[in-house]
Amino acid sequence: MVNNLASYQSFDFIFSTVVLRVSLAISMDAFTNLDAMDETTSVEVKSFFDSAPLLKDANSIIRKLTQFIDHNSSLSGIEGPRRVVCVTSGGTTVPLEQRCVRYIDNFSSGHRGATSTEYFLKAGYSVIFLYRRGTCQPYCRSLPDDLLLECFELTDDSCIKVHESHSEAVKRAISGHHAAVSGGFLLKLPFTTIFEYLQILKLTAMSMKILGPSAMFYLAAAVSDFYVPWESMAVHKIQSASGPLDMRLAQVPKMLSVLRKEWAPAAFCISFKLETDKDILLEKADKALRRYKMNAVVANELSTRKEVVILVTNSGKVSVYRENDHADVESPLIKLLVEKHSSYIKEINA
Ligand code: PAZ
Repeated sequence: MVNNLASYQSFDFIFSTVVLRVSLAISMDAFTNLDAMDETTSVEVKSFFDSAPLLKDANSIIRKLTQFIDHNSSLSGIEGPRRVVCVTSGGTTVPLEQRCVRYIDNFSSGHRGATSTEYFLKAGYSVIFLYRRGTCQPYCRSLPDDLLLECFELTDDSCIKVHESHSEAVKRAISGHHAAVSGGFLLKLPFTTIFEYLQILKLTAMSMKILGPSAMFYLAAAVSDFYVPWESMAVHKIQSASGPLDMRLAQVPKMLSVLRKEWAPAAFCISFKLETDKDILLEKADKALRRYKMNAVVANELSTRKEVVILVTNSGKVSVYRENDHADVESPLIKLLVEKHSSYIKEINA
């Protein structure tokens, strides 16, 4: 989806890879795209980070991460030190201009990441929630979109009170969120662009390295496959006067390999694979498992993603269903992953 891009014009980007008309739908699975030619080379990754725009608030993010990891690594949890999971959630944007007016986006609502965060916290994990600004938040799933207008009302003496019909949902949201944050078990880090996402993921992974096998990555974010490198990007709003716009997008380097090999090599890593064609879903999930040496890949189809997912591991494939129409598929999924993480920790420590 390209915002506000009503007409096209020539656009001379010289990139090394695929040429796309921006009007094409673009698949957003950079982390596990097995159609890509080769494994990420460290040169490609280095060049991605070297050329990315400076991350705003990097120092404050590093400080928050350090405090969070220090606090949690001093606590005990399920069968040993408290476990920490980095849950990524929502989709990355791909800016088309440095002073960005238009960008490429994707469908992800962040529901999977927000829901999973709640179940991980319930299971005794601490969570670094790396989420796309404006997407679904933990404990807020049952609240209406226009929260202020629907949940609150003015009393006769001009005070604000929660509308009776929403009071239970609001209480649950506030108490769940408050318990997680005040206990130091939930750290929320927002991103918007592909540049921000990958830079924050790298900082997060490197700060979680010291946790060894107690660390988990649950990579549910829908990450762009293609992007416009910063140095080749138009500075100002692209003009429409000269007709259709053709542009080349470079491929986002495959960061999963680097996460696994360098950033946090002992962590338990789960990536996600989304397809709309079920005939290729499992084959691609299998390839991702092997190529990136993931501990598990969660395969899901767009239309049924809230009902069923398939957990692909070296020991086989298991379909995980939600218990009923009102239940969350994340509940049995997280239960299964916590068990697998326990076995992994035992194996590593044996
Ligand atoms: O965010 P959401 O709840 O709307 O959707 C979740 C999802 C489909 C983005 C996630 O389950 C997933 O598959 N993420 C990876 C997508 C990919 O292959 O890039």
